[in-house]
Amino acid sequence: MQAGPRSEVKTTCPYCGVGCGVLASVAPSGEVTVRGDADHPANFGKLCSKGSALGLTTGLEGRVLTPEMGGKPASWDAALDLVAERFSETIARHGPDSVAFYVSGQLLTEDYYVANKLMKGFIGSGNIDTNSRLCMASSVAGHRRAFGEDIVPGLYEDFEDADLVVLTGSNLAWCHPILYQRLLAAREKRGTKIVVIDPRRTATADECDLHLAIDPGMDVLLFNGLLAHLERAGIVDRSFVDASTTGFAEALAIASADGSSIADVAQRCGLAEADVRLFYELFAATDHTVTVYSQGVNQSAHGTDKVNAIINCHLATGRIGRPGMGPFSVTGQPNAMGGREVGGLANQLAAHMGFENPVEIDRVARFWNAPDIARKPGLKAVDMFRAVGEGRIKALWIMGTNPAVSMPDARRVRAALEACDFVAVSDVTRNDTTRYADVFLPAATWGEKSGTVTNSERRMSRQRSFLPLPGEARPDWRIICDVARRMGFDAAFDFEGPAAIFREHAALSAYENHGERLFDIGALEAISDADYETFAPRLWPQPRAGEPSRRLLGSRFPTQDGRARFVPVRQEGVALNVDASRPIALNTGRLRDQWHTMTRTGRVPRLMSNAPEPALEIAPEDARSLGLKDGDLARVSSQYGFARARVSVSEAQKPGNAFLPMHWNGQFSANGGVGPLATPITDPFSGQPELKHVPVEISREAVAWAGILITRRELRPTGFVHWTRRPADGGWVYTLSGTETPDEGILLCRLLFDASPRSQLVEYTDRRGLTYRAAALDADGALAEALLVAQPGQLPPGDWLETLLASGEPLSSTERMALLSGRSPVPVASVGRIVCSCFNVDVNRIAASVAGGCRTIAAIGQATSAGTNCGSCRSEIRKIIDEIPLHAAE
Ligand SMILES: Nc1nc2c(c(=O)[nH]1)N[C@H]1C(S)=C(S)[C@@H](COP(=O)(O)OP(=O)(O)OC[C@H]3O[C@@H](n4cnc5c(=O)[nH]c(N)nc54)[C@H](O)[C@@H]3O)O[C@H]1N2
Ligand SMILES: Nc1nc2c(c(=O)[nH]1)N[C@H]1C(S)=C(S)[C@@H](COP(=O)(O)OP(=O)(O)OC[C@H]3O[C@@H](n4cnc5c(=O)[nH]c(N)nc54)[C@H](O)[C@@H]3O)O[C@H]1N2
Ligand code: SF4
Ligand SMILES: [Mo]
Repeated sequence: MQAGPRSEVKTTCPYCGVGCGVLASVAPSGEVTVRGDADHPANFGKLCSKGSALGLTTGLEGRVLTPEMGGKPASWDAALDLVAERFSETIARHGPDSVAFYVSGQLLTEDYYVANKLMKGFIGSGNIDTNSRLCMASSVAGHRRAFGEDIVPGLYEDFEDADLVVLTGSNLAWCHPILYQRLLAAREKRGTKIVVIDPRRTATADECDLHLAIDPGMDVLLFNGLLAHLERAGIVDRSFVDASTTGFAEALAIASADGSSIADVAQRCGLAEADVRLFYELFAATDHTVTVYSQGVNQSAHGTDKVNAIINCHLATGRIGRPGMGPFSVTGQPNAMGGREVGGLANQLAAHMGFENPVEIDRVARFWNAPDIARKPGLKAVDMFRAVGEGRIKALWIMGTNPAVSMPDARRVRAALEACDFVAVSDVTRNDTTRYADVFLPAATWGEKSGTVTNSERRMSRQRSFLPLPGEARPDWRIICDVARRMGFDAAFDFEGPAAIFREHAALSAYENHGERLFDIGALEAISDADYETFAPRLWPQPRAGEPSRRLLGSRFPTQDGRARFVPVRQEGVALNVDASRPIALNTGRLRDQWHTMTRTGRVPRLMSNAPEPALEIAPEDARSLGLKDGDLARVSSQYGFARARVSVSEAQKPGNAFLPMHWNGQFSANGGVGPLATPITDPFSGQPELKHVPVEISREAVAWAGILITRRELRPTGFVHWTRRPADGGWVYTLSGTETPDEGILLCRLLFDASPRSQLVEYTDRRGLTYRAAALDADGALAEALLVAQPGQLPPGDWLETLLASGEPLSSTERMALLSGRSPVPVASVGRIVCSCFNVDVNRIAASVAGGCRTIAAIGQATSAGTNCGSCRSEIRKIIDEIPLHAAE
């Protein structure tokens, strides 16, 4: 363990692909504190709201710390034996393609390396795929088509050296907050122009110079039109195109036919002609341009074409591989990039080698001494789960991902898991997927495990453990190697630890590599255990000889002829069209303070309070025509399934489009998850599903009663049309509602209420049976639980009761009297929605400061600290300032 001053351990944030350096320390009490690592070149000491709250997520609540078989505790030996036995047996009877691994960008490179080696090298099947299929697969495929290898050419500093940054399908302000703050800081100095292309007006769009609210799925046309414009404007870099590329003429011909005039492009993309012209002229005029793309591009039935349409414009202008310019795919997960390096995707082999070339297959087989190596690609995620459902895959091992929630057509995925003969799950906690596990393998998680991750700019950093392994939890690499040895592959999996695995990974990257593969970290193949321990963040490549290049793809490309390829692409329609029965296009994505299926962030009260419930954002026009208003409960259904969420009418939505966050699931709501709605239609090249677009019908649920339960207990309510839960200081808050009659609703809620003998129980029912209130106090007279049920819109706010729960103090007699009204006996400053989660500052405090005269973000920052850490809430603060008229401050 590397000890710095104050015994801080240098590690890396386990959330997004920015890959920020974190200094973690553990107090004798066990309390974990984190701060940004000023020496880390990704974040130079800053952390966003999620990173800053990491210390609150290392507790053991909710963890599963013993192996389980059939839901019952088991020994490691028994659990590992069973996994090895069932996999070996299935392979012996049905062949290697009857088994599969579904893994994750949450795994460290070393975990990922051995998982891939076991499946492809020794089981001899390509059937290992990863949640990166839902995330980065289109970028990988687009990079391989254009460059010959999956390469992100640029560095974060290019965001700072650019004069124009185009963000397409990326909500960088929320999803890569620290990188976004670097961009904004650079803009202060050099006046960088920012263009955002996104159907929604996101927090990122709030701060930009030009927002193109493109119709969903139309990015190919917009960039084809741009390519045609660059030619017309005489901006094409002929010498670069001639010397370093092929296929320009054909790509241009198709692009010009597709996007024949700016007026036509604008009309078909649902944009104003003047805006499209402005974007094209800005792009044409600005040499230092970086185009950033993420899930609005990747998660599409034409995601690979979108990637290539973007890259074509950069190749045409020669704006690649040089400071301040280039196409830049930002990665999502902490180790999305590391997974790509080791070949975690079913259609890749290892170390950026693939199945297309038999020489590469033989090379990897020789290196691994694995004569039975897979010789063809395996099934990609959507096809893999289809094969599970059809019984072609009979044994499945899921590691570090929650497909029952995050896969499209999740109902089918759940049915497939239910039907599968044998499912093993390695996870750290129970989630919607673990209920299907025949064997649960308790993995170590962030803070407990060690290894490397690679961020969006190809920078490898160490995650280091600073906590002991809790209970019987083990790191993933070890679990995988233990199973491999039990399957008879002893020699190939005899690793002492992550450093040994890393050395082998580095050696494979350099094996028979004379510069053909840019992914080469051969310089690290003999790294000592001590140097691995102190390993400082560094970029790849790191070849054995020669100076490593920092930026890649300046002139030579890793194709056979050394040239980049223009890929001719044509705009296609979205996979499924809206129609009269399903008139709204549903888009899904991320919220600022949540991480994926909420297994970590969903336990931190302050991260839950900015958006406590799943909310369906919908344009005012659509809300009107559908008869919906703010706070209504909506039922959203696609041809695959349905979800329920609160309506939030929002000007940020384009008419005809709605948005649901991807995070909610069965642990946090009744039916708040988007997985059952999403379509399993995939991009033909990458196999990535179209997660950003599905036609839906939206209707209002006839809610007849609403309830709120505030309690110390963690529950999973059942039998409710709608429930959600969130953690609060001292317990949990449940919202409940239903379409039954109010008295039936009250009955249902009372079943949830803890009726066990208490020192005091107070209860109130109104005569008409429409309202019910109850509170239970513990032996000391402190509030243990409170339930309020009323007609929709009639519930008193729960803040005061939440404050009582958090205080844990015995109630005064006036407070006890007031319990039955649910309202505080004395006026208390009500705590509103949290705006700044880094410093826990709510909307009311900010509004009060504005009213008190703070009219700038900086002044609010001085008065309340809000917005002074990660800055992700600054656009929200600006909105609050704008909404409060000036005279209020006088
Ligand atoms: N807070 C937070 N940050 C995260 C994560 C998280 O869970 N929470 N997850 C991480 C992961 S794994 C990932 S992959 C990244 C994702 O990071 P992003 O890709 O930035 O996030 P998303 O919200 O999925 O989608 C981005 C935007 O694409 C837009 N979009 C939808 N359809 C289209 C279209 O047709 N064209 C265009 N141009 N845009 C479209 C959406 O409206 C959305 O605003 O975030 C990472 N960072
Ligand atoms: N509709 C819709 N669906 C989407 C998306 C979308 O935008 N819209 N986005 C897609 C994208 S980009 C992504 S990346 C996926 C994410 O979806 P998932 O991968 O399903 O989401 P996570 O919640 O990150 O799941 C990670 C799991 O790993 C566990 N875990 C954490 N650390 C460790 C560890 O060290 N070892 C092990 N073994 N387990 C660990 C956690 O407890 C958790 O259960 O969702 C995809 N699905
Ligand atoms: S931007 Fe935030 S979530 Fe992403 S790595 Fe940095 S601290 Fe973690
Ligand atoms: Mo992702």
